[in-house]
Amino acid sequence: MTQITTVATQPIAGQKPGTSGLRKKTPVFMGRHYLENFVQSIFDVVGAAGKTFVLGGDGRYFNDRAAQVILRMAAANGAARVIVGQGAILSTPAASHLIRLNKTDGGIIMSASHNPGGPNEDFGVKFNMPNGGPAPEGMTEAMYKRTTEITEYRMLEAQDVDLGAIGRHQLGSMVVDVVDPVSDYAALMETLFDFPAIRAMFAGGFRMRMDSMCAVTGPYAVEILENRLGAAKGTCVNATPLPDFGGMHPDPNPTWAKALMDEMFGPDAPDFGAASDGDGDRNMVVGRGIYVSPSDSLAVLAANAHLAPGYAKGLKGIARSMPTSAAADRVAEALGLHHYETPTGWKFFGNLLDAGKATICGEESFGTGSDHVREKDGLWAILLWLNILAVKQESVAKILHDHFHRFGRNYYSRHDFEAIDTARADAMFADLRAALPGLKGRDFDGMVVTHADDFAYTDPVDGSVSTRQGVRVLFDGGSRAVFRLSGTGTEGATLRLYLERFVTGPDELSEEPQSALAPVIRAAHQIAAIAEHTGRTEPNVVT
Ligand code: VG1
Ligand code: CO
Repeated sequence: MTQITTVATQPIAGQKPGTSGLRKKTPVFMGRHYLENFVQSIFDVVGAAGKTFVLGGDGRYFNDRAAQVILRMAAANGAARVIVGQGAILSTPAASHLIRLNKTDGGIIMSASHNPGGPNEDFGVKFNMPNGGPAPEGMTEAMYKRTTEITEYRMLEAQDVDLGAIGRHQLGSMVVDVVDPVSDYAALMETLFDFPAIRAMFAGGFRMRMDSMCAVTGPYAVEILENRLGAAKGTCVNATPLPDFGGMHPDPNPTWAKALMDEMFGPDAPDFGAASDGDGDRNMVVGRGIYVSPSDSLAVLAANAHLAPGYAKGLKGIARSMPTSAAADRVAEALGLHHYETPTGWKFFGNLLDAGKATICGEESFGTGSDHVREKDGLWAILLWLNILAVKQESVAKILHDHFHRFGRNYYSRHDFEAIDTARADAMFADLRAALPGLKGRDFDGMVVTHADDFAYTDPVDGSVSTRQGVRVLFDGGSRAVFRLSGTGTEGATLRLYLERFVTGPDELSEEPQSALAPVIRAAHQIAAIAEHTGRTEPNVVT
């Protein structure tokens, strides 16, 4: 027996979605009415009656319970059908693909991405549109507004659906199709990349380490890299998704993927290393003894994408988020392509991809992707690298070295100051914004400011305007410092300081990035008075 009930509720403060969906501490999400209020607000805004949605998540703690709640609410709100990854598992890019492949009305992804998972860590929910991409700002604002007004939600009283069993299930009058989370995604990858060439490279002794950080890409990586491409068994490590990610912080960067870094810089390093994040949309790539910064990775992928069958006809354009280095712009200019600079967050790439203005997009935060889905895609980037390596038959180090000689080098680093007191962070930004008009022409120990503003973006497709997207300070000679507050953190505020310096001289190309950037770092600290405002002189994560 199933029965729809209407549950009285009241708004719960603070359900404001950030850079990508709503993220909170797990106990908050598990609190009375919290998840339900947000999910009902989504359905109230997008409408559920007669619609088909995709549902899945990164497998973190509460993923399985939340999936059952969302299914019952979808049924109670009149949805016709929900396609769910087996075990309620779907990587973010795989969910994006399923939304598009099945021409659905969108999807709900349960993830807090790179934030740690567990009973006292983070949980998250985001809605993706029928194009497969994150809901744009107008939609997330409408959902937020709804959470401030909500008085009731609808819930079907029913037994759990067996999400372990692939096949068709019934929930009230709604159909639930449980699908293999990997197969459609893997098939898409086979259409884009030269699998035979990569297989031949592995057969020839090429060695790789893939670290899934106990998060969602494990099953995808094992199936694609080991089963389909013939990488040696054991290439993929931490390949079983765990509710607490095995205690790991599934953020693929040199700090959190330290074991991978140590191996790649160690005595018996494999040829290629990669890691991905909680929900599988981020990637880090490392060569033997050489780290590839995400901004450089984007530029190298864009410059060489034509070597993969899916991009053999060339690119339509290249887009990067504002804080990402200009390395990709140099490639676009050399190839005669349009390039775009968007605010942080993948949702801003959606219109450019839909309109055919860009083919490849990237963010400095270890996110790269293309028009094959509408999310960034960790394994996609790793496979494109493998495809390029297989065709060029060169090492990662050689490819990077040649790239810098051809295009110049944008030294780049991001410094994160986490868990700052929110009021102090806000005060720092208020002062910084107030100082902007007077910065031009000022000299900070030899670093002369040529331009300073608060980044605003007008979408070239729909004309929507997004303001206050980060403070940028440009210096003479092409250096830059960008200041932003994170929109994905769940504890206090996080200051992100993005640093860049451009060089072309052959003798300047192989410095250590932190020392190459030292003058920019000093100037940035002076300009924003970081220590005075936050009490911090050093960042706690450097990427
Ligand atoms: C961070 C990154 C941003 C990325 C976002 C979501 O946002 O800086 O580039 O799009 O995370 O990525 P913020 O607001 O904390 O700087 V994912 O993989 O966490 O969904
Ligand atoms: Co992610």
